[in-house]
Amino acid sequence: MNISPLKLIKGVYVSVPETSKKWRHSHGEVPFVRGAYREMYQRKPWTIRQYAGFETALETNAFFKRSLAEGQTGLSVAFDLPTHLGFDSDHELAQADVGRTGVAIDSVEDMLVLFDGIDLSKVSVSMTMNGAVLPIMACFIVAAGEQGVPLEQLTGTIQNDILKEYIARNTYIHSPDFSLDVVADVVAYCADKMPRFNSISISGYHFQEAGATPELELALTMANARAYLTHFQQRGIDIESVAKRLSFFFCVGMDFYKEIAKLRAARLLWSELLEEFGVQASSAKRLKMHCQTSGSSLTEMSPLNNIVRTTIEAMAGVFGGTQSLHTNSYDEAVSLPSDQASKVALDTQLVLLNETGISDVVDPWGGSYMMETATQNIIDYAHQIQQEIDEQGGVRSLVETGELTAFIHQHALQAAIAEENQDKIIIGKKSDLATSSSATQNESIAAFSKKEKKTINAEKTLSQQTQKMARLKLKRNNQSVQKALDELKTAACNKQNLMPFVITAIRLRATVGECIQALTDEQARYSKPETIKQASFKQSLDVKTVEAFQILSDQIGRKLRFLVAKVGLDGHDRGAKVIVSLLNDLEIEVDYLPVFSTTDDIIKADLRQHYDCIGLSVLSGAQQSFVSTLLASLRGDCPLVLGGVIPIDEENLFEQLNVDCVFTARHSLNDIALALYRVLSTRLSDDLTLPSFRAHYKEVQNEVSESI
Ligand code: MLC
Ligand code: 5AD
Repeated sequence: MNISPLKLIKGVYVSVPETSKKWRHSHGEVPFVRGAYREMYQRKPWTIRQYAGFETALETNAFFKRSLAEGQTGLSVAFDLPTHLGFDSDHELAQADVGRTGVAIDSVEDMLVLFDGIDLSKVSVSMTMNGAVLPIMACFIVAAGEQGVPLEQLTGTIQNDILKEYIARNTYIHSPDFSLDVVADVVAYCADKMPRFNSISISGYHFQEAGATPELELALTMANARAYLTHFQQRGIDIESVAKRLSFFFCVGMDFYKEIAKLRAARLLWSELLEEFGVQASSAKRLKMHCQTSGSSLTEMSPLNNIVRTTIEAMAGVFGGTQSLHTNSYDEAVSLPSDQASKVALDTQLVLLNETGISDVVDPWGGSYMMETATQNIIDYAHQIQQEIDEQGGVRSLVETGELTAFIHQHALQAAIAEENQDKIIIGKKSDLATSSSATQNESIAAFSKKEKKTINAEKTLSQQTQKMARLKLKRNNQSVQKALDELKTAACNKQNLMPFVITAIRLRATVGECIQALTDEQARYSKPETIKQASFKQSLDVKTVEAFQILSDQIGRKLRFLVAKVGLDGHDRGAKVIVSLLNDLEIEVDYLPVFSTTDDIIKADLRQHYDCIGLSVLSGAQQSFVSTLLASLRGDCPLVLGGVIPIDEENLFEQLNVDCVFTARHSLNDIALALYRVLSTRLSDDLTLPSFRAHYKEVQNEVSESI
């Protein structure tokens, strides 16, 4: 796919496009461009719904209660990576990640603690869960039942959007075919038994975080929405009866006008799509959305600037008419939110809502020549992308070939090039490795992050979860659990709706991991194809650095060989893939171990290939555990570099451990290339005896150092 991004918010606008005149007065009416409801926030403010979760259910429950007391109006659960991937906390692949990026939920016992003292008939709960959606929905339903809340009263949303997992977020478990049936099971079950519950949150957020422009985010989200509707229809589900509870989730980034236009365009596209599927009721054609400000727009350097960014993004979300909003914390690029940063993020919404008057007017940008043109352009762009997708076989086949992932990655590369060339300026994002002012700046972020950074007590969480599981298995009736799991397996074989079977198993205290394992006995875990696009960074790289790599490779008489690996359960691979493209540009041979690789995979790969350097990418906070394991078993002479979200105050620790370099988002590609060159030339020079080589590499090193 090769459609270029829109440049639509520049220039002079003198009239409203003809096509948009028809929806000028349509707030609260089909096609809802001007807003989902007639009176919008005057009647009901957007829901303040901060996404949160860490360590055990007990800790997260206390956090939820505090947030509600401080003015939050809805809940949103972040689960840890093992839960997302259907591994119980005591599973060997789970150990490093338990409770780190979300709360660990192994069984309904944890879910009961998570909502202890929170009345589920009053507070709506969003659960970001996709891969392990069946057991997590079941835990929620059973916990609510044991709290005395009937199913029909439950309000909230389950993300249940598996397509975007394959495309961008990576917490899928089974194959697309099997998983789409699971999505449909949940949607059909909710329509039948939980009429107030939103059964899917069709998400674009992760596309923008992975590199897509706002308009591409919307176009892909709508293409996925169409794919779901088609699938539901094929499964015999009546679209009219489920449409009202299909909700959406978008990112709001820094492209202010475009983001507002995107949210307006979304509503028209959805209403149009449902019409195409024959939906009659106008209320079902109303697109309802949650928005989250953009994590990837925030910087590790000068973290307080992030408060400004988040405020601007939140304003775009509100101007665009969101129903529910998460505002990110200013320490996002360093760690999970500290208490102070969470409070500022929550208060940002309260200030907007209570102090500014912004929410007094419905669709305040409506009628602006610029905004109407932008809205129309985005609608046209989404149609164009849909046509391309159709011509190439549709979403499902492009998901399976990895083409959509690669298309987004191409945009990520373009963004990286724009930043490198300073065509896109982000204030205070980059720190130059070598300058003294950046050294001082680094010290100040180190001090900041040491003082404020939230630390996760991962060992304690792991040991508490493991003990809790052992107690559960002693207390429950293991025979009935096994019978329920066997019945679940049979139901999966017979393609029955799996929800009632999982609910029975969970009620009997089967664990999340056991339910997923029962399904995995029928349907193996899936791994998706990896296609990494190449964009040339060469124009943006320092010529001397590129030459230096060339010479190094000439001297050793072969191409340099690198391994880039995503280790653990974290699915964020945007950065790792940009690095693969950078290395390719430096004429280095790269092997890439994709998401979910283990330290064992890395060691085995190195035994086969003897890499000149291994790069690890970790964004989950589990880096210390992976690095220690690797250094204990890896060849001593193989350089190891680390990239991802690595708090600057940990860098000394990694230096002591003998990690050769640590890279984060504050480093430019040129910085990274130069630092890698230094690591390699130092290591390889010991093996090289040619005097000409030694002389040359010293010369280049000096020249490169002088040039910065
Ligand atoms: C609202 N209502 C109104 C109204 N505003 N009625 C009349 N006039 C108005 N102005 C009514 C609604 O119709 C509804 O009633 C009720 O009030 C609640 O309003 P809502 O608009 O449905 O709000 P809410 O309950 O908050 O639901 C918002 C939502 C939902 C539909 C977008 O899906 C949601 O909350 N999503 C959150 C998703 C989320 O938090 N995701 C986090 C992802 S983080 P009725 O009767 O119609 O129900 C992530 C990160 C990662 O993914 O990668 O890990
Ligand atoms: N708690 C709070 N916020 C989180 N995010 C991710 N995990 C958590 C969590 N456990 C936020 C970050 C990230 C986005 C996807 O969600 O802002 O960028």
